[in-house]
Amino acid sequence: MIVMGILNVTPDSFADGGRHNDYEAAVKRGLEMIAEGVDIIDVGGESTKPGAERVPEVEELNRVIPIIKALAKYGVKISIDTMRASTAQAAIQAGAQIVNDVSGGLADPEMLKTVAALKVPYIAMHWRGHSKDMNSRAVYGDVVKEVIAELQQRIDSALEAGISKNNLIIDPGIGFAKDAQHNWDIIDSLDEFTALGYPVLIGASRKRFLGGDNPDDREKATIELTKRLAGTGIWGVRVHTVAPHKEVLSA
Ligand code: PMM
Repeated sequence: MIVMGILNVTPDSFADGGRHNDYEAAVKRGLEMIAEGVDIIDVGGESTKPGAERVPEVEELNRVIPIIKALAKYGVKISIDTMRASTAQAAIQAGAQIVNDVSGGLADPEMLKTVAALKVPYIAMHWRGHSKDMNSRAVYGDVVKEVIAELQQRIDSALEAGISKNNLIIDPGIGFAKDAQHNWDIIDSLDEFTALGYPVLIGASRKRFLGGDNPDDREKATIELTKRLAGTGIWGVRVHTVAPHKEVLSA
């Protein structure tokens, strides 16, 4: 199972917000993750925490491009966490190799064809709308069935736009328009997600449903969860700390 290390370059991201929002600190954290054996560094410049407002494109680019350029020199695999086709394209040109789109192509009508033309791997996450009001969309009859059906639509759109089957990775979007029980129901049914035939990524790190008031307190629960996920056949975890997850996975 691969470990994707989170490098949020935002002043307001909920779990590490404000700590890596300058260039030096972000590059230093990236180098630490490389030393810890990270498989992919996920660089993002726009917070998606519940309630977050959009960040203008120019600000997003200013945050992520210099860091991608600096870290790409070390040969590490980098994904760009963005909902914008233009940012995805600039990031790939700067040295990123994967596009991670929490909206699964819904936020920007240019995204899927842009990724298809770039011929790079694409992570399509389940999403029901922007963070500003996503909690109000956490309404399901059968969460697993509905998330799978909505993800299947994203898969179909991606394939239709010309993204190759081999370049698609799916993610149920833990915490995105989902309450705590929805998240656990999905985690308990991951075999239904892997049965879709694509690598599955899970981003649960330090999210609210893990309990505790402070995101750092959720670290222990995140590591326990990685231990549990290791037996499910998923492809990877997106996490804030790298070494503890690598350790759990090699045990
Ligand atoms: N979660 C966040 C941001 N990007 N990308 C994917 N593929 N999956 C996720 O679950 C996901 C993501 C929000 O968490 P953060 O603010 O800690 O980065």
